Amino acid sequence: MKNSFPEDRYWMKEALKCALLGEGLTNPNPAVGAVLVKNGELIGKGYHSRAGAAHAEIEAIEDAKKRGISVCGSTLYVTLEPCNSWGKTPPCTQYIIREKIGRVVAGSPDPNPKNNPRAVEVLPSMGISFSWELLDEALFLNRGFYHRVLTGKPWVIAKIAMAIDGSLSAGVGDERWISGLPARTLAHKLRMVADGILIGAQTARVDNPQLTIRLVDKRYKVQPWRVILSLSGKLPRDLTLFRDAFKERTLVCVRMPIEMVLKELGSREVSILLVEGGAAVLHEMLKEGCVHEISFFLSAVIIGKQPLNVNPYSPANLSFPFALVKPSWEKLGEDIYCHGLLEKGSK
Ligand code: AOF
Ligand code: ZN
Repeated sequence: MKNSFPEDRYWMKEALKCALLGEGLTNPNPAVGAVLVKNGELIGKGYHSRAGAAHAEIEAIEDAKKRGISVCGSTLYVTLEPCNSWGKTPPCTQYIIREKIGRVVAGSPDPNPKNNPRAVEVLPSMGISFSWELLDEALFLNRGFYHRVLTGKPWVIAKIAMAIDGSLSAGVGDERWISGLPARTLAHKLRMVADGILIGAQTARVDNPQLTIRLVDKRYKVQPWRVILSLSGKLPRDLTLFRDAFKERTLVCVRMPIEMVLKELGSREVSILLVEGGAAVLHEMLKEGCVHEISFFLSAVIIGKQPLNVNPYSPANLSFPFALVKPSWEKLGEDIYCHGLLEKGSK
């Protein structure tokens, strides 16, 4: 029996759009979206909104039923392989079988070892055709989840804000930053997908940042862990990070190797860690090869305060050069934004 069709890409893209509604809100679970299609028409859609809530495919099936449409014989597009285990919710495979869904198209495999056997085996054995579509897009959507589950450590995104004189400026998300609103809003969106934000002691002392999510919609968002790396452990007690409403979400790591910091954060279910500087921390993380993705903001300003010997771009400071894979460049208001994944050296 033929189990893949030309329209599958289109509908999986729609399912990915649904999944994005939950991006940053579902940790430690992945973000998942689903659409249900019958006779070429969308009859239901849904997404996983937070850990503990219904899975995306159940939302989509229930959505169709609410519209009074029979789901029997329909095709389910879901961005993650359906679960076949009991977690906070029952196995989706049982539901799919009971509701007589005709065909299932999934984005990426579910690495959860509790799924035994997996949906990819169970569904065909019950006569439900199963195929994969847009694997790379689905893997990218949950890169933090996959990385943490497979390595025990978070996926690391470095956010770098630079002036045209090469000075690095920490705190691109904060009000004192000199970049325009479009860049600051994007910087806050990055925080929205982060489960932890890491800075160095010097940035904590000089900037006294809040490292919270403010400029974007934050329904259900658990505020990220705020992590300070320090050599001396000496930090002023009156820092905002130690006094605000989320003070129990602040961690200070004293003289800890980066690898140990990452393992600790992985054990606290941090899937995406955002590194927000300053220059010394960025340099250290890049040198250790533990950065996976870079979001770079360039502003047409001259700051002139950062000594160049801690500039992470100085080749003399790196054991080997790094390159971004197919970086994208775009103009954001008066600023320039570059984004990409690191080609090598990422653990
Ligand atoms: C799906 N659809 O929308 C999600 C899935 O504790 P539970 O019951 O929510 O199960 C969590 C696990 O279920 C999670 O680790 C992942 O393997 C899977 N997530 N599966 O079919 C969804 N969020
Ligand atoms: Zn499920």
